[in-house]
Amino acid sequence: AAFAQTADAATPVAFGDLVALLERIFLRHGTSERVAAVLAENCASCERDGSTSHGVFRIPGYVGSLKSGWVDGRAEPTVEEAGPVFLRVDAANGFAQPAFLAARGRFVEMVRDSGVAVMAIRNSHHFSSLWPDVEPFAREGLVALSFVNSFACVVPPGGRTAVYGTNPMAFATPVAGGDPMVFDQAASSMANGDVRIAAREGHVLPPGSGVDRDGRPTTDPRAVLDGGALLPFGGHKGGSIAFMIEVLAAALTGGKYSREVDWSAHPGAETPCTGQLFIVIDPERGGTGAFAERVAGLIGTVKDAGQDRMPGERRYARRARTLRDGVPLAPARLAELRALAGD
Ligand code: NDP
Ligand code: PYC
Repeated sequence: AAFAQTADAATPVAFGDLVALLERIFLRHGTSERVAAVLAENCASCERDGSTSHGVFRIPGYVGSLKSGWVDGRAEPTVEEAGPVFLRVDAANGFAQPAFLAARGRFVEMVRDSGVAVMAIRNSHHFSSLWPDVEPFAREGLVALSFVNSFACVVPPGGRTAVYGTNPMAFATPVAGGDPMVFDQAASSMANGDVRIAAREGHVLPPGSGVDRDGRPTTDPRAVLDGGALLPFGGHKGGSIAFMIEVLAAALTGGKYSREVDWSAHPGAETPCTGQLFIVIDPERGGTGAFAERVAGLIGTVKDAGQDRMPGERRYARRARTLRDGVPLAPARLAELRALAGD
């Protein structure tokens, strides 16, 4: 997250207290107990790990979606076996993570039985980081990939009309003797959440991040948000990744394309209703008997070659710190959360 809130002048909140506070907010705004527990843990974990663009900053957006009737906080997902290694999940206009968790047990059985499995979730609202979805697989010895599309706010390279969402992808692999290596990144130059934080805090964006409403390059976050759009990362290469994620997370799952998300009848809604795809592999099926050791060796080689840190390491360091010292929250933000919880 490019524009993390500053830790000074912040109140440290114990992780468990933050989860409990967020759970009260979700319950108060109409979710079931199960959904509240899942979303509270997920959102608090993002804040704990410094994934600030999807931490408590997002709570008003969750509440807006619930209050406007755009998302069903009590949805009951249905899980269907489309083949020996293919699960189809209909989130029924509910949040993605509870739908994913409803199918996860059977999904891991399929991966263990067959070496690989696919989970295709549709009609699902994903408003968070993806690493909480994939990191636990790697801790169980599995390799995991996930893709989500969102709402149209990214132009194709050279284009003027937003077609793609910021479309994140995440990858997690076990590493012998250490934490999993996890990367989790948008297919756009930056996450929409970081643009909104930049606008709020008066920062300019790095050159090449986005265009204004006339398709001209801009570094003004307000111009990007007000009729403009983000660009894919890395020109046409990121554009192709964004395209692929629309195909995997929407066309294949039966979810909406980012361009089809229409919440205009639900003022205040912020959670895109689209789809999510998982591909999970048991690396032991590769037959080397030393998969995680080989990955650890590759990381050593990469670091020897000069990369100072691997993706995920910043989060793990921050997680250790905030679990010990508390999760720092600006006093105004904490007051806002307490008010939403009715405390
Ligand atoms: P970032 O650019 O902040 O980070 C992307 C990845 O690169 C992370 O795994 C990060 O690891 C790693 N990384 C960052 N800097 C370095 C470095 N110097 N060296 C090595 N690795 C590095 O992510 P984005 O802004 O693209 O996305 C932010 C979040 O927004 C993601 O969690 C994503 O899932 C979420 N998102 C969600 C969407 C949705 O629809 N639900 C849409 C778009 C984004 P580390 O975390 O350890 O820093
Ligand atoms: O930050 O780009 C983003 C985003 C879109 C949907 C959820 N997060």
